[in-house]
Amino acid sequence: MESATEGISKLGINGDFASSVPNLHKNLSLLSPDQIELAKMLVAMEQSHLFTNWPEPGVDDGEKKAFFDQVTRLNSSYPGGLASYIKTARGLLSDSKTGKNPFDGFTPSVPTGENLSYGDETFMKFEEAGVKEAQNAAFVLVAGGLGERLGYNGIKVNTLCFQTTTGACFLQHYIENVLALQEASCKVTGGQSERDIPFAIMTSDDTHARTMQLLESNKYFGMKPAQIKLLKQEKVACLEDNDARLALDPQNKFRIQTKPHGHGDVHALLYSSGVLEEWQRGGVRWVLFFQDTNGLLFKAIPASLGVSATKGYHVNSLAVPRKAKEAIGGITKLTHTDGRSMVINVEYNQLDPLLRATGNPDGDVNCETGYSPFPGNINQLIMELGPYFEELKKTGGAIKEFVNPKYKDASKTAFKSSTRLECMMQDYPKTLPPSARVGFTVMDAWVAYAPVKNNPEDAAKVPKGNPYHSATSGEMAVYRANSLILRNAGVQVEDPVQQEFNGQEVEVWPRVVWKPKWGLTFADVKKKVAGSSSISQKSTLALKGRNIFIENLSLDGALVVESGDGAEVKVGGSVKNKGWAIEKVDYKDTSVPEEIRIRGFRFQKTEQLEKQYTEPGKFELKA
Ligand code: UGB
Repeated sequence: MESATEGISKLGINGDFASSVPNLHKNLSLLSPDQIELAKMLVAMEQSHLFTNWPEPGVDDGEKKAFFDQVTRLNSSYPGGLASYIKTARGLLSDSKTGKNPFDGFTPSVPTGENLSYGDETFMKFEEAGVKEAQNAAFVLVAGGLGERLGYNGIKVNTLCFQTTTGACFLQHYIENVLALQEASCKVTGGQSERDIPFAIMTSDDTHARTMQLLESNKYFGMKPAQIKLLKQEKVACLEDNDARLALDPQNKFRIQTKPHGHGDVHALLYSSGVLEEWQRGGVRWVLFFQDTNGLLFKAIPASLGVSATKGYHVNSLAVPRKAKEAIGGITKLTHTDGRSMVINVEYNQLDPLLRATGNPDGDVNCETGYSPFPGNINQLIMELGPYFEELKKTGGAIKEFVNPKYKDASKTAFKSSTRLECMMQDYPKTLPPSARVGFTVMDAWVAYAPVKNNPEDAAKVPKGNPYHSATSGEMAVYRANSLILRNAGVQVEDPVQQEFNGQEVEVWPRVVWKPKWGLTFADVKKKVAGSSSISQKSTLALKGRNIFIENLSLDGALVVESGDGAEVKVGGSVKNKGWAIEKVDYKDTSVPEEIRIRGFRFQKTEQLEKQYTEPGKFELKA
């Protein structure tokens, strides 16, 4: 039998190694050959400090092995391995220290894209094209972030309701929308059997177990379990100084400290897991990426997919008009002095300095429209799978990273706390050749974007006129969008009133909600509304079924209609009752559940008309 020392010598470990990392050298016999290779790589990459405090063999051996298990994971989950991570980090840290501008040589200008106006002929044409294409789509939800800005204790996508009138969490809402799209696409293309639209969710250690548990305990909200794939992103190693020395966990000298790498991981994960390949074999043509808390998003998806399909975009980013300094990136055309140009997201903290540095002394300001001339990126991306997969075969899914160290002082020699490399999913086009067809689609924010990102305190401090991006505004935006869509379809919906909740002034529209299968597209809504109907501002209307038709309804109160798929219900007449009043709640009142108090309101359900039609058949609800 070969002794550990002979094994080590075969692996090319020499006397220099022994003298430069004596504590590691003494412990080598604990490691497998693969781990010894990793140890050599760490030493070669000037990471010997990691072993300075390793005790003699026999002490904490389990922890030493666990250290290398962690190194193995960090190495395999990063395209190119840890050595590549350290090398990239050195370059980026050096650029950051010297103050090198990542946009050096580039001049920003306002790009042109497809501007859609909800409900007009062009919009409806794109919606129809999008629904047709949906059977060739796959969806990817990035949900690995904890949403620290919201300060919420649960996982946003899992436990947070997108509205509290019927109270479905974001994940349920998203899944029901995908299922509705799947069914509609099959119907419109005359397909015999529905093609299951694949749905991938990127999780992290922070969100994985709870996401899995939520899906399992709710029967995947009606999706087939095989349709859903969870891909867990790993964190990346922290860096303690400008030389990219890896930081040890302050609580455990046998662990490298790690932090999230950002939503850009999604590309490498889709590629390395084999999911993209499987999708391509299964005939998927479009991959749609989206974020965790935008209750409006699916109102914009069919039309934007239609734009991708009609225009043949390899990459299509969905955007909304953006208020200057709003915390969403700006879609910008960057033209280099050497002639290259690209249309890309410039992150909100970089747009203002870039503009100032390139001859715009006022920086990021609104223009005569009252908005920034740069459309706001809402991080909903649609990729054509063929070119996307080809590109990932070259890059492995690696996305251009950045580093954002917080320095102790102006000498930039030390950090306040460890840093790490980060990446963003919308930076994917940065590596594309100029021939790639990269476009974007702008839609009104009222129909496409109302994320829940800011806690009540921060939201209340948002400059007047800028969106709050809070739980309050996110829910109110759902009612506003549905009310406006009904108005567009011919229903007389009373004007909203202004009210303040948690220090934020919002428009309060009638609380109108519906299941995705009731009104997936504007054409669907139009088909379900006829005659002359009206809804007063104090009203609540919840439509929980597919074939509910509103005809000559006058609603002044609360009406909840639920129907099974085989039932067809005509709803009309005059419904008048005390309804559901809105009661203010203070976010500091801990006697109220967090889910409610972060919104600043709850419903007092005094009186409502509630009807259920579970049996198949034709019914009439005439009050
Ligand atoms: N996320 C992950 O899945 N993993 C991670 O490591 C981190 C996040 P944030 P951010 O639309 O409002 C983005 O934190 O990054 C998921 C765009 O960069 O909510 O501040 C996370 O779960 C910006 O250009 O957003 O800003 C969540 O679903 C702008 O478009 C998603 O990534 C902005 O979103 C976004 O994470 C916006």
